[in-house]
Amino acid sequence: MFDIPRKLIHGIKNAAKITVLTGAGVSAESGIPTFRVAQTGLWAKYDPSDLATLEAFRRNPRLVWNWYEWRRGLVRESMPNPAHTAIVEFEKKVNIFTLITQNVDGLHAKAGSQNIIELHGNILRTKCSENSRIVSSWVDKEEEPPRCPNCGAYLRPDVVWFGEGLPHDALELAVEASQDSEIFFSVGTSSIVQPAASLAVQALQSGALVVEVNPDETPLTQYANYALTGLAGKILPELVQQVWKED
Ligand code: BJW
Repeated sequence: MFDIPRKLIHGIKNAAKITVLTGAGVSAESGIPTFRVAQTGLWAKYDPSDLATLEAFRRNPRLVWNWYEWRRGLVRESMPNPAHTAIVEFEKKVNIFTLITQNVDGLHAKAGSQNIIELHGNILRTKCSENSRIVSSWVDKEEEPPRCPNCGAYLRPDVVWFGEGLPHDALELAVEASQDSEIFFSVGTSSIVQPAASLAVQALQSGALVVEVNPDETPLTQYANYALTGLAGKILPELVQQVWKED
């Protein structure tokens, strides 16, 4: 049993507004590699940070498209894990609950979360690389990447690459929910990618209690009110159980 401080359990039980920010660590126990671990197989020699950019796509669209095709395959085969399920329970129990995710795998929705702010897009959606319109079908001519059926430009995943702006409305809602929360959870994220990483700081500055769940130390750890060290798939279900066991 994971030892969760009594004061935190009491705080969560009495909070009306909770915001949870998730990162790749939440999907790790579903078998999806986190962004900053070494890749495997064919992709082991590539650094993800060098592939997730517009420059990389312009330089070698086929390489980047195929990397995403490989990752889409992993995502399609994966299932939500106990961390995703615990977050669904949070949403049911807390009056005003906001889930902000940096993950592009759609596993929160697959688990049953309702109100999800996707900051970095969704890997299963495709858009035109010229005008960003979402495209749901195209003629497969064995060309990689395939072409936009409307304008002939390359198609690309609907995700946010380094150097690109985040979806405006999603970011605005995320900032509001973070600043307005009584308790802010930062779960399974390395807390280095901006502007998502600064949401915890904004929550802290607005008076929220900040709780980090991560097996490793991050730049946020020293500022968090509580740092729960361990796997999200173990700690979050335990937290739900201990907070709402009498309900
Ligand atoms: C577990 C676990 C378990 C493992 N349980 N935990 C200010 C300062 C410096 C730089 C910048 C700045 N502002 C902007 C920048 C540049 C850049 C940036 O932040 N760079 C940093 C690297 C320094 N930011 C951007 O470019 C952003 N754009 C931007 O700011 O634009 C400005 C602009 C404005 C107006 C016009 C134009 C531009 C965009 C960022 C987009 C990030 N995109 C990616 C790729 C998405 C698509 C894809 O997946 O391919 O998003 S990068 C990658 O990082 C991905 C992730 O969502 C994101 C965050 O990673 P995350 O989730 O934290 O994963 P990991 O792998 O880093 O960490 C996993 C954690 O889990 C670890 O801590 C483990 O310990 C833990 N863990 N198992 C719990 N079981």
